[in-house]
Amino acid sequence: MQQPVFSLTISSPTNIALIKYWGKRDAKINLPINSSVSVTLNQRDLRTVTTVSASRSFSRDRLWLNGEEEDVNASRRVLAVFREVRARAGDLRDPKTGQVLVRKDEWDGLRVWVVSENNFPTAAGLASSAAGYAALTFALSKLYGLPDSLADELSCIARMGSGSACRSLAGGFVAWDMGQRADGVDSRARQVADEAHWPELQVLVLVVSDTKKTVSSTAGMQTSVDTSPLLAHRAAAVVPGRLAEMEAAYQSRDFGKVAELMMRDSNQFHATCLDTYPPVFYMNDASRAIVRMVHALNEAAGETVCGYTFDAGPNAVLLTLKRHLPTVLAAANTHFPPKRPVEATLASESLLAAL
Ligand code: 2P0
Repeated sequence: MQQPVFSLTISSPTNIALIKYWGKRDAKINLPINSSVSVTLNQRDLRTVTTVSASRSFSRDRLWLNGEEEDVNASRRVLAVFREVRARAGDLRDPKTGQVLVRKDEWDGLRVWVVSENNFPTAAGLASSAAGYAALTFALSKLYGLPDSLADELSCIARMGSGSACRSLAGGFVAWDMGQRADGVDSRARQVADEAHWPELQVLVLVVSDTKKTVSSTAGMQTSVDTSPLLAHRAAAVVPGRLAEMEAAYQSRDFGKVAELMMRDSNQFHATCLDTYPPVFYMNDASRAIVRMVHALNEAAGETVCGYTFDAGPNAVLLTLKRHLPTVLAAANTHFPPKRPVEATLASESLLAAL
């Protein structure tokens, strides 16, 4: 007999850290050594689109990422997300009629196929794992009929997939509190300000390279934890004060302060990569040229019109205000003419708000 296939598709945005997460105190469930904050980008610009399908005719769970099949059982992170969502499964209902399609106690007989696509370079330092695991967590939670009240738990499940993914479940300006507990239930993201808080803010992504990075974030940060005294100092003595300053500056829309703090934090994060032994290099000559361009631009303007940040890759994310956009775009297009910057705005909605 032909078995029905139950499918749903969601898309998830990426986020860019302004104060960075780098280093874990528990690598199994991604508990960080410091809290971090980020802005969530609008899904129109950079996103992961994920379709999950369940059927009795599927004999095993399967997953395709950008058209290539991945071995679900080889990924501890994917298995963790599946396990945690399944442990909370409810009834799957038809969204229109409310009719129960799969009862809570019937899920054991169904396996799931996941098809996920990024519309931006994967693993090139543009937080693809953040969007990817936020999408997987959210899509599975909808498929398995998780109740709305589990938003905090979803944040923890996304974190188990990839630390930064917990920050992609909310829009606007988001903090991931490191938490204190060993079981991680207090290590989750919260929205500090929604996307309507600062409509003047504008993001520009300069794609320097779309090749996959040679050292993954997971591996790089573990080596940093093991070998970099600067990282330990940063987590204990620098980040806490910086987070408080950043949150206050963002709340009061103090662009000069936000930009300075984000540039300093990006620079310190890459300094810890250099302090790692053997060192890890994510920025390249083009990235450094962008840093110099931004500082020259700010100096010429007599005020801070632009800030930069670089994640675990050479690509630059610039923050500016809409009124300065023509100046910043003109500079970027003059100095980096081959590739047009991607203009991005802040997320217009929270995934969690849609639950
Ligand atoms: C961040 N990054 O805060 C920092 C800045 C990269 C540099 O979060 O091992 O992919 O999956 O928890 O989340 C990249 O780390 O690492 C990251 P896992 P993840 O956005």
